[in-house]
Amino acid sequence: MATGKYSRIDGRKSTNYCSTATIVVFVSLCLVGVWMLMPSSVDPVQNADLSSQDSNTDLSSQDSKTDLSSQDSKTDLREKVSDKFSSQPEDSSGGQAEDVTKEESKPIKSEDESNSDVKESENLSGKESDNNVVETQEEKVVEESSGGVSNGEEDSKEEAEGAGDGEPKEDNGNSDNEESNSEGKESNTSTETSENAQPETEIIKSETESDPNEASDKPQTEVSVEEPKLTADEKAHSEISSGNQSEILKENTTESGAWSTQAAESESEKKSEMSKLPKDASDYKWKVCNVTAGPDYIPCLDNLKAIRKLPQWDHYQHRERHCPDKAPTCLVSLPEGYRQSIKWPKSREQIWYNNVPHTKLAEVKGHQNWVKVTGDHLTFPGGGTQFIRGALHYIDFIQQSLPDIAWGKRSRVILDVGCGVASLGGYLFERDVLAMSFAPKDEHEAQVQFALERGIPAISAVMGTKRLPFPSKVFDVVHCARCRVPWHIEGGKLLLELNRVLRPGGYFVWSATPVYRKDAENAGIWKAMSELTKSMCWDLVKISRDKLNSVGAAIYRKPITNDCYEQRSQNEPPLCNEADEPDAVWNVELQACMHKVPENVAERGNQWPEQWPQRLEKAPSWLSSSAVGVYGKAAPEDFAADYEHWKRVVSASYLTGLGIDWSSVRNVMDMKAVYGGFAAALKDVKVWVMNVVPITSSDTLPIIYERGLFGMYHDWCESFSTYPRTYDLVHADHLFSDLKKRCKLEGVIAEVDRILRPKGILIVRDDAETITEIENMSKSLQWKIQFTYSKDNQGLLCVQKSLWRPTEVETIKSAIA
Ligand SMILES: *C1O[C@H](CO)[C@@H](O)[C@H](O)[C@H]1NC(C)=O
Ligand SMILES: *[C@@H]1O[C@H](CO)[C@@H](O)[C@H](O)[C@H]1NC(C)=O
Ligand SMILES: *[C@@H]1O[C@H](CO)[C@@H](O)[C@H](O)[C@H]1NC(C)=O
Ligand SMILES: *[C@@H]1O[C@H](CO)[C@@H](O)[C@H](O)[C@H]1NC(C)=O
Ligand SMILES: *[C@@H]1O[C@H](CO)[C@@H](O)[C@H](O)[C@H]1NC(C)=O
Ligand SMILES: *[C@@H]1O[C@H](CO)[C@@H](O)[C@H](O)[C@H]1NC(C)=O
Repeated sequence: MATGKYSRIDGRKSTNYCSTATIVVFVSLCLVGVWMLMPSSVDPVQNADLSSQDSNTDLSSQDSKTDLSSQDSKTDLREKVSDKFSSQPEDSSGGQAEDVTKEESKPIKSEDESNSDVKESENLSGKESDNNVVETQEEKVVEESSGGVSNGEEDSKEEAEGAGDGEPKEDNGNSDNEESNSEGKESNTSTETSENAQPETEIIKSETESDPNEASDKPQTEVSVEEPKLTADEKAHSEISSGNQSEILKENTTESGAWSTQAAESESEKKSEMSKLPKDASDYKWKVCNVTAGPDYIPCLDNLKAIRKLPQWDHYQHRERHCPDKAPTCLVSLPEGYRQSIKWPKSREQIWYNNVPHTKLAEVKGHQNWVKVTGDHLTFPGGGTQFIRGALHYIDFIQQSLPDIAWGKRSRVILDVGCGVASLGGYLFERDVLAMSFAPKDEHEAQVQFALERGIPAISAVMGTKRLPFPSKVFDVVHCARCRVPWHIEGGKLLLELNRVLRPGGYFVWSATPVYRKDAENAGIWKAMSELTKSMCWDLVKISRDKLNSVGAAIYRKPITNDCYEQRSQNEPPLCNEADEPDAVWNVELQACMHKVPENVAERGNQWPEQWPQRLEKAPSWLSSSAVGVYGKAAPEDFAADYEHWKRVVSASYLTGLGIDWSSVRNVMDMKAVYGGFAAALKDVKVWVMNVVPITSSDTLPIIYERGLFGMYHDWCESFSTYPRTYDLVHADHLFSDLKKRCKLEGVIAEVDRILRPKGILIVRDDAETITEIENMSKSLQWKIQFTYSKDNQGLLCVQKSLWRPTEVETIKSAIA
């Protein structure tokens, strides 16, 4: 997408750093410079360098853009291969797709199947209005690039061809053998995967027994360091449920085609890197990362080498993801004086200073009632710039202004843009609302890190040049407090991105100075914003003032029909090209256009979901029963079976059988969520679950949102956009076996180690070989093996991370300032 001319606006001394930071355009260069210096937790000199770099690049930010885009397209190439659903099936990628195809949890693919893929997908697209359900993020991106991107068809074709020509060669050459091997193995696995649940229940049974009785039954028990006890009831329960579960998780080999995940890059050169040799614990040599970011290292956001090469920073490109070519395999260091995080809900008010040793934010924001240093703690009085009298009051104020918002009923999943320390999200829990908050990894001292340390969901993300990692039409409300984001510039490009992710009929709550201040600047912005929102057919439903907090909010509503779009005298902002896939987001450029709202009742987004909590339980009405689910049944049944399965697994095993202290679990990640069943089963536990749908998996993320849960897309061969030590429990169901075909497991496990808090838990379910491999690695990492079991080539592993760090050091050059 051509970035066009960007009018840069000087950001004056904007008081709200958070939202301001969301967009560089609005930030004066000198502020950027200052910020760069502020967080100099590590090395001021380096930062200074960077900032001078900043101004250089910025000043010369003309059109060296080419570099950037070529870089982009390179990355894209890796992602783009398949085009199953694309409007113009290309032979080249089609052929490749066959090589690469993968199935959700159980990859079984033959060439025949990819044919059937095509057939199936045609069927689906005909039958089901929203065939997104079955597409993977990668596929969408391909589609996107072949149709929607305004770079023009030529470019994208080139890319596609490039992918077709270049990539598969390596595939074919290097990996044929492996491929067929693994296929054989997998097809076997797949039948067994099905049994997936069974092992796990049995696992509990036998392992728990701590041998005496059942030892003889155990086909191949692994060393189990710690054996959790189960009550007889629980065991019985497990036993009973085991039979059924085997069915539930059975993946239908035939149908896996329908859900094909033709990962483009998957079999590329990475594959050749992988050594197939089994390793035992002593074969792993872990080292600590020597990086400028120190204990706060986020590989894809701290790739300083890549950042230095960026031709422009004017759209916050330097805060976007730039992943190192190879995922680092080193371990992130621990901050000095690190202590186990304070438990929720106390953590909402108070965290250990040493865990997030940044004082700058407290200094800057202290007077705004955000955060204060008190002894060993940082405390959060519960305010924020916009709600100095408390977030709860503000939340109620919104609802009083517009009762239809109905927190926790109609409005369940919201997006909080430029979230500060995410106090809003923290208090919305009390109203049964899940808030996905995001902010850039910025100069303001890691606001997202504070949020996560407090036990409040947040990710590092920026509204820069790329789409946000969420599907379209999923958020019930989008909120932006004290936004100094210049929504109105550049044709409203950024606001149009919010429009993309907002559900038709959903609300945009904008509480910013232009709403209630009348000085010239604010009045000007208000006027521009009014014009823009009007042209976007957003209905201004309410403006109201919160006298107590002395702020005001404007609430807009996205239309539920296309009438207004069609009646506009000018197509401006334009409706998106028909070929633009609204759910294709992975490395996809922002598009300054609007997608039509679905007019067919059977399409996702046409009807508002049921109220929370009913929406959690039921398969969405648009989930067509003619579509085939991940496990081979009709999608709605598949959904129900998945839910039942996870309810059983969670209650019979995870909550009681694995020796996990759930009172210290708050931030949970499902690394490979399908329908969100795992998260749904944890509904009554005081945790929140980030549901990650890998880009090579069937795209079921809209289903997860529809049931009132949230999540995002991600490629686990890269680092996740979160700070180190931010999750208490990470769950990986048949992820690693899949992943290790695309990238080194060491890198993935190093990433898990990075994400996990010390004493955090990793639960893995996978084939026995992978389980052994992970177990070996866990031992080498000095993790405590809490539980391990495998049977019939399926296994379950539960380990606890320790405080151990290696003594050797590895310098990551790309992350050295
Ligand atoms: C898969 O494994 C089962 C036993 O676990 C065996 O009976 C079957 O023949 C195997 N299938 C293939 C295709 O290897
Ligand atoms: C595709 O649809 C046609 C007719 O709608 C049907 O006969 C065929 O069985 C379908 N194919 C699949 C794979 O579902
Ligand atoms: C599954 O469970 C139900 C009741 O819980 C039982 O009626 C049914 O027979 C079971 N099916 C299998 C295959 O075990
Ligand atoms: C897989 O799906 C097809 C078509 O839906 C069905 O005929 C077949 O019985 C299924 N196989 C299994 C093992 O469930
Ligand atoms: C795990 O380690 C053991 C020895 O500790 C070794 O025999 C085995 O091959 C390893 N397995 C894998 C899958 O790496
Ligand atoms: C870390 O990297 C820097 C820069 O390359 C280097 O000067 C320093 O010696 C390294 N530290 C260690 C402990 O290796």
